[in-house]
Amino acid sequence: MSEEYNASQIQILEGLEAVRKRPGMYIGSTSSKGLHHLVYEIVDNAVDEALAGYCDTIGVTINPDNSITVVDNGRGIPVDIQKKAGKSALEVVFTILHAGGKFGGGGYKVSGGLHGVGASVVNALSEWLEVTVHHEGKKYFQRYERGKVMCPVQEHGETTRRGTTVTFLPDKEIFEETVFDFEVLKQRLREMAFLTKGLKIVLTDEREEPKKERIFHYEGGIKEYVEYLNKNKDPLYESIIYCEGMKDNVYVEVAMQHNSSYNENCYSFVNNITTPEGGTHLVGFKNALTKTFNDYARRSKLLKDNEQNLTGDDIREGLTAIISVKLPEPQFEGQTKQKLGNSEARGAVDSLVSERLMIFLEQNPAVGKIIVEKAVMAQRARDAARKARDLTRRKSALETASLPGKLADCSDKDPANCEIYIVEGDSAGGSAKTARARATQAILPLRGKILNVEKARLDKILTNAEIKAMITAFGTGIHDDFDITKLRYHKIIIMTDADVDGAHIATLLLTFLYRFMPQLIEDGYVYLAQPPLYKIEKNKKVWYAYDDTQLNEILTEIGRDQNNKIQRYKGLGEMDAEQLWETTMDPEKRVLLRVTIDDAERATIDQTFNTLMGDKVEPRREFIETHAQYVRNLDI
Ligand code: TSJ
Repeated sequence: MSEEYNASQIQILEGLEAVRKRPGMYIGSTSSKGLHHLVYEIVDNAVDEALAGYCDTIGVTINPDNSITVVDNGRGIPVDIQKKAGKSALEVVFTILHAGGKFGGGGYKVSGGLHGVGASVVNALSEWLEVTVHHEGKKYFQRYERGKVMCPVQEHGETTRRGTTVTFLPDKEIFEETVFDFEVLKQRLREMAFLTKGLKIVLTDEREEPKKERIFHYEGGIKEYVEYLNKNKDPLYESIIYCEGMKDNVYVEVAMQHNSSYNENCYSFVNNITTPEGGTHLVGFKNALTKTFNDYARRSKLLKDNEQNLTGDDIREGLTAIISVKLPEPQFEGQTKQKLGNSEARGAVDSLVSERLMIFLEQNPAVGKIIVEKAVMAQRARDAARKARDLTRRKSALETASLPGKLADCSDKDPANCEIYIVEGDSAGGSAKTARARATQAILPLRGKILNVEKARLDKILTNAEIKAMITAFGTGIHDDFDITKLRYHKIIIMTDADVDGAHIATLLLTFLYRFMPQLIEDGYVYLAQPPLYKIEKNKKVWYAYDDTQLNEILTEIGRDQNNKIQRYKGLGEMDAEQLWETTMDPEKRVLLRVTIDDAERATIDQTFNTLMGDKVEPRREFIETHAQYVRNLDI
């Protein structure tokens, strides 16, 4: 072996060793999020092959041992010896940092995970990884353990297939969590399939019988994505406005449709990665939309000469849109590197959307009229809302003087010590006021179901008594006026009955917070209280159970006896103040669920909220049953 070879070999090991030493630098974290990132990293490589036009099906399987298999029907990773490295290209892909997808010339690497680091990182962080390539009638195989090559690339007999199969087991020495979540993979793979029209992605979970399988395959791509997002709403017109094209080396694809709601849902992507903070592509889209609709509205006399221009917000009221761009070298900016910086993307999206949207409007004047009329209504509501908002602004300037009458405030003035319980119903509110620790716990009772902010215009929302009470109690203001430093309580605890209505009220509250003060959720200030479901009494002793499993555990422990008295709580109102304190409010004993929103799941959660708010009953029940999916138990 040459000295050079040895030297490069050592470098490789150092490269992958660095990944194992500081995994967070490469995959963000070693939590469940980082674990799932491994899968996306591998799948991204197969999606690249699909984007290059050589593969149309990708399989992702969770195996019984929690290893993952990703298979495609593409050309197969090349196995021939690379001159520069002096070894098989296949081995290079898995053992050299940043080597993934860089060879082959011509085509550029289009997708890539959050950090775009490739297969070698996954290899370094796997207890073992095996790859099989089916290429020109032959099978090739290699195995690695914790990034180290276990055998040279071997020929493994004949095949009639083509493609690449990778199986890996995440390393338990590295990851805090090594169990894959079917739902999480499902969401991301569905999104990938929407973003890559024609590509079929099959997700299988073989850990339990019966096996689970989901197939994602959308010939219409993001057009179908918009349809899916609007599925529980009423669209204002039938068509999905769609365009695609290439400009300045940027591939642009946009799909949109308005619905009758008042919210804007524009999701932007770069190389199949979501950009929650937007960037140049989104700016280009918004410019094009505002300019084109104003031009169109004036030209077609839907907007008179003496009327003001429509704003972007007016035109985007009720709009669901997907803006997807693909470009060779994306530059990400901002604190979280989630905002596209390339200026050519702005121009490309702006010019394509302006041109194609005008053509669409001229050919579909009925649709154009509907959208402009909706925007004009929004313009009027905006004026009314400004007046209402000025009112809340003035109130927050006066601060404590205008605290809501129903609020039983706490005496401690240090927000870090303070909690506010938002309680469903006046009677439970009464018990909570009696039960609370007056120094640090404030109580705000709300009457019945609060206003659904998804279904009301801003002016109505801001004059709603319950909403106004929350805004003034929190002290932060809303939207652009939001100021987290003014938050008066570091725990905002939603306390509702442990039944379907209670879950619905909790969701209405979360929707309000999500739309008006999302930072409260992002920064982890929002919690759900967990009242018990059962009270068990035996020989004057009392136990509380928070779910059926716990009830069974308790009954097993104390013996299933006819003298056991089991009470199922139907609501908070059935508990007296002392019980409420003991089971739900005492910081020493209670269980709180902190509400978190995973950035990457934002689009999905929004859809989930909308599902719940929509009028169809089935999706709503399903949502409530899987309620715990987006809340995680952190504070015990
Ligand atoms: F992540 C990975 F590297 F492990 C991986 C790569 C995993 C999976 C499931 C698939 C793939 C992959 C890579 N599928 N297809 C490819 N294609 C290539 O690597 C390839 C093949 C041929 C040529 C060429 O120019 O002839 C170029 C490339 C990039």
